[in-house]
Formats: sequence, structure tokens, C-alpha cells
Amino acid sequence: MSLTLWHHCTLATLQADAGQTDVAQPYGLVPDGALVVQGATLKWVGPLAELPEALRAQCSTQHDAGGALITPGLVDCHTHLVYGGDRAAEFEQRLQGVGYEEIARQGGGIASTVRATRAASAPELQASAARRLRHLLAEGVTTLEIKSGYGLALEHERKCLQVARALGAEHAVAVRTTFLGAHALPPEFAGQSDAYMDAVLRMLPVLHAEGLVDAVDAFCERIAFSPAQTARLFEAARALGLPVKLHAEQLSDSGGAQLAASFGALSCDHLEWLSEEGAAAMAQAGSVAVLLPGAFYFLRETKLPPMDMLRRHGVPMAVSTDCNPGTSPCTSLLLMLNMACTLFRLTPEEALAGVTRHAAQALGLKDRGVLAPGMRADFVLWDVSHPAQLAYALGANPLIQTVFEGQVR
Ligand code: DI6
Ligand code: FE
Repeated sequence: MSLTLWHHCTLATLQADAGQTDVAQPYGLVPDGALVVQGATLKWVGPLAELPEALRAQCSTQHDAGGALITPGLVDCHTHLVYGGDRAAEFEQRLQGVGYEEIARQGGGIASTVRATRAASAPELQASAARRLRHLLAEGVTTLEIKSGYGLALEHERKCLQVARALGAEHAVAVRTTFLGAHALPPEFAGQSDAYMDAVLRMLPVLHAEGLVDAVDAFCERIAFSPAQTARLFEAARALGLPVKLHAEQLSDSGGAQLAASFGALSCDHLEWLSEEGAAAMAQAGSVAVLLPGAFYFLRETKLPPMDMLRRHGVPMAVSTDCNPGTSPCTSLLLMLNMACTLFRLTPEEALAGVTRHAAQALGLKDRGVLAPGMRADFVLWDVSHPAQLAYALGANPLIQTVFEGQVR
């Protein structure tokens, strides 16, 4: 198979042990670097001066990157991209002082998006989600997770997951689907959350058998599902061999992180109210902390996730858009890089690892998120001279080109 060389670039490999010396370079920076691509895979990564002559001779195509910075393709590991309608009216209400939980209790919030999602056809849902997806792609996203959770009945959860799969088939992006049937209580089950969990447990194997589920998630919160109910769902996921993740400790500490960790969760997400025990359990289980500064900002929260505690326990941190109509109507992962730094005090290096290496880990994907031989050839050329500039600028999009599975997108 023919090889392609990319040269005249600085690499941010995001590998902790990259560089020419034994000393780890920040961002895994490789000045004057080169990439050799074979098909959809990276074959060689390093300083151009160290590229073996024999390998270079096999490169039938060469791309001069014009001095660009090259990072791994970005991974958005937590989105609710597929939904009907919007919640701008609720935004106005909240600006007048009505709380998010109060709106949810009044039948607005997630429930209003459920009504709009059920009313929408699959092509309508796909068209609206594709508009959002195009924004993410324009900023270099090459893998994203899409959750269901606004259908809350078998046919509608299926419709949303099928739309998610179709988005992946029709765009040059890898889509991982997550079944979030336990997102909220649908109106027909009002006051019967255990009975609704029974229904969720009936949906899961059906959707899984249809090849629509890569992972299972729940919203463990006082306005959603209890730890005991969440545990029933996780048992069912485990029986099917499906990995789990959890919306945990977003609005209160319900011990969701410990529960998720006890099931070996890929990630626990939000975590503003995470306890020390929760952080320790996550570290033990190898669960990633997915931080969602868009939701924190949009709800004007004041309780920060405990970044220092996460660092102390060695919990890897990812950063994601949480793209959803209610708490983070955000389609810019670059803006999340900035907010992760300004609001959550991540370093730009932590933030960039959060949308590459650690985001891939949060999806259980070992073949992406860093530039290294054997990894997928998903990478982005940026018109910046240093990776910190990706987190620094607000509203800029310095993307030059995205390469997905070895092909310019
Ligand atoms: N937490 C969130 O922030 C979103 N879902 C969740 O479990 C909000 C979803 C919405 O308000 O529509
Ligand atoms: Fe979410």
C-alpha cells in the first residue's frame, strides 16, 4: 500500500513520552515533525530528521503542511446531538430567574424536548442534527459520541439512535452511540420511576440486538434516577457486555460516581458535586472525569468541579460540549477548550488532552486521541504556532484542514 508523508509541521502528539529526549515535552510537541500515513493508519510519527530514508522513499505522496501545527483529530465524548425543537423560550424564563430544576418540575426542560423529539420524523431529526454536526466538524472533530435520551420510548429511542448511526455513515466522522433511555421520566410514567426503569430495561436488549448501542448512560440525580435505579440499569448493561458511563453529581452529590466506578464506568460526567470518595473510586476504576464547562456556564453554576481533587487522585480529565438544547446548546469544542481553562482552571495542555487523548479514553477507544504509530490517521492542521493558542482565542477557528482515516476531509 502506498504511503503518504506530511511534513513541514509542528506536531502536538499529546503523548506524554514524545519528543527526542527522555524528558517529556509539553503537549508531546515535536518541532519540524513528520507523519507517514498508510491507508487509514499512522505508520510513523516523529522529527523529520529522524525519518528513515527507506521509509521516505516509499512515500509516493507528500504534503507540505506549510508550517501548520498538527494535533490528533478532536474527540467530542459527550453530546446529545439528536433532538427536536429548541429551548430558547426556556432560556428567556431562566434569565428572568426561574431555576432549571423548577422548570423541569413544571413539565418543561427535558420533557419539552421529548415532546418535540417524538413529534419529529427521522429525516427532520437528522437534518437538524447534521446542522449542528457541521459546526463540530468545521472545528476538527473526527470522533463524537451521540446519546439518545429525548425519545424515552422504544420507537423514539430507536429513531434517535438510528439517526445517530446515519449521521456517522453520511459524514466523515466516527460516531459512538450511547443509550440514555434513563435520562428523564416521560409523562406517561409520571410518578412511576421504577416502572419506567422496567421499561428502559426492556428497551436496552432490543436496541442492543439491533446494533444501535455502544454504551449505556443514565442521569443519576434527584430530578432523574436514584443510585438504586441506576444500578439496575448497569447490571443489565453488564449482562450484555456493554460499557457504562454516568451523568453524576451535576446538581447534587448522590454517590453516582462511586456507583459508576463499581461497574468499571468508562467515565463519570459533570461532577461539580463530586466527593473525595467518588474521586478515589474513579481513580481505582480508571474512569475518566468528563468536564462540561458549557453546561456550567449556561446554567450559571457557581460550584466548580473539584479539579485539584481529580488531579490529586490521578483521574484523567476530558472536556466535551455536552451539546444539548437545555443546558449547553454548544457546537464549539474550541470554545470548550477556552472555558475549561478560564472557568475550570485547567491548563491549556490539560484541556487539549481533554478533547483528544482523555476523550478517546472516555469512549473506551484505544486507537485514537494521540499521534503515534498504529493509531488512526485522524488529525488536524491548524494555523497556529503553539497549541495553547487553540485554547486562548475566543470565537476564532484556525482550522486549515482535517484528515479523517488518512483522507483529507
Ligand atoms: N444533564 C444535562 O446537563 C443534560 N442532560 C443531563 O442529564 C440536560 C438535558 C436538557 O436539559 O435537555
Ligand atoms: Fe449530558
